[in-house]
Amino acid sequence: MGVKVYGPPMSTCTARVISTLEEMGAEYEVVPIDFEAGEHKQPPHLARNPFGQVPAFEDGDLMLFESRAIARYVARKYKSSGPDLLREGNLQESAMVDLWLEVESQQYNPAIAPIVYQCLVIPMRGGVADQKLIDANVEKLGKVLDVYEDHLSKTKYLAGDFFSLADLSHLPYTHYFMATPYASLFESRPHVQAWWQDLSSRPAVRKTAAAMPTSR
Ligand code: GS8
Repeated sequence: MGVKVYGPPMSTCTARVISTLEEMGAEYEVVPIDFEAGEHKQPPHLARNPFGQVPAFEDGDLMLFESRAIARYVARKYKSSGPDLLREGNLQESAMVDLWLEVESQQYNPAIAPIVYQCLVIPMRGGVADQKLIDANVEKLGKVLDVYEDHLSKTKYLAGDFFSLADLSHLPYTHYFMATPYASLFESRPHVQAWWQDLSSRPAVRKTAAAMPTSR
């Protein structure tokens, strides 16, 4: 039997899990959670994710939350049917995958997420974006991308010359970021831009992104 992902496919963290399932060619079912109705804060969903967030994941009697942990599980479970996203057969390569997954979660995500939230989510809900917050995070993201630009001038992908979960994990926020007025942060850094072009043209990524509208 296939696995289940609970969450709206357009949500960034849910898309991280879906894109990994797509890369691995896994069979899965998406159980949509009605955010507007606050379904993620109701007891049935709190039993799946005690933080009242999406995604949650079910494989038989195994329940998981935290999108990056779920993505790792998916990469391991389906490793014979898709690309080797974790490189666990090689100590050095797997360490580099871990390192760049940490960079995505600890450096990249904290800078890019508020920009996406302010530029896309708040206006969708009829609110006014906080430009000061955007400016501060654009500066922060620029510094992170300077590190990426230098690094990607030496290797094709983040963990080395092989595509890995570290690259894929950047998909959700980058997809939305490209629809903000700050996409030029990528265009002005040729190696980062080429990396994103490569990543965003993967069939699994395109399929996942097709369910992530950038406007209503
Ligand atoms: C973050 C989950 C999260 O923020 C993960 O799974 O990676 N570190 C966790 N989920 C958001 C949607 S992200 O698109 C969420 O559920 N927000 C609603 C809320 O916090 O109430």
